[in-house]
Amino acid sequence: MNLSQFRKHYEPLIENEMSEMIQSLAVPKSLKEAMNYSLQAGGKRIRPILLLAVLEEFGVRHPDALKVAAAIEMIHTYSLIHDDLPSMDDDDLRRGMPTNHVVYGEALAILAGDALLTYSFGVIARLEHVPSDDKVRLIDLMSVSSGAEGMVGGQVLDIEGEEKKLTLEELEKVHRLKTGALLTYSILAGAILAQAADEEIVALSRFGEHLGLAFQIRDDILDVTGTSEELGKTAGKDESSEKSTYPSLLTLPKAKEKLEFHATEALQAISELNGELSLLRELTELIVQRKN
Ligand code: GRG
Repeated sequence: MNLSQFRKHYEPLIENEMSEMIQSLAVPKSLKEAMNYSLQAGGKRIRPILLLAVLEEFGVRHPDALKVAAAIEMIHTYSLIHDDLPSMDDDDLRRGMPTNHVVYGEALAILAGDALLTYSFGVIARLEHVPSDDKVRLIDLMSVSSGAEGMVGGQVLDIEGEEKKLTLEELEKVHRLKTGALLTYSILAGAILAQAADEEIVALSRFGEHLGLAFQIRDDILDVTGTSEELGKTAGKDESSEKSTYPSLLTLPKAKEKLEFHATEALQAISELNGELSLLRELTELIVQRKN
């Protein structure tokens, strides 16, 4: 299966898994609706696909894979709901659709994000086909990657960095935490489910770090070169010219070189792993080339 067939096969399964999980909750109808709205509002599903691709590369069909994939997408979705809030980016559109707080109001949007975040940890805790010590490892890493030492910490640095010009090192730190940590977690969660050896985990971790930076540099480049407005992204927004980004700190051509550098390093990191790795290679290419 190539990446395009792989995504076509798995995307509906991921969406169905999330939908069933939310439906099974005995919670207020409004909360359920708000949680489901953002989960089912499109998105590339890059993080769950990364996890499933790692398992595929290891030749493992894991009965709990879709649950872990769904839990990660829930954390990602919570971060987008909160990122769009008036107190953060104050965005009315995401993926071409009204943002969660525009549809459900600010209080419910905050609570839907909180509910998605907390629920995702319960999903991992209740996995039926993962040994307890691996579940603890998955939960611990998920907490580090999404919390103060990961995505939340990165978001704080990002907000604080809006007021000043960052050095390249500082910008890289923001991105490693804000974007890279959860992407890397998606890869490592796949490796843990596949019972990967320590040296394979180290290689995949390096792969994830470089992939995360490549992902973010591509995002910065798209903000300058413009993406389709109907996707509701921030291309062309006034603040993108003031904010420290790879193109603003390095120039656009040098940012493109940096993107290529991290993509090459990502592939180099996994070059010693067994197997064809064609899905992970194609995913790297997709991240470098993506248009949204
Ligand atoms: C609020 C704790 C908290 C964190 C927010 C992820 C994030 C941190 C903010 C999103 C803002 C943003 C544009 C970040 C840059 C890169 C990024 C993570 C983009 C969104 O991820 P995609 O492209 O989104 O995977 P889709 O829509 O495909 O799901």
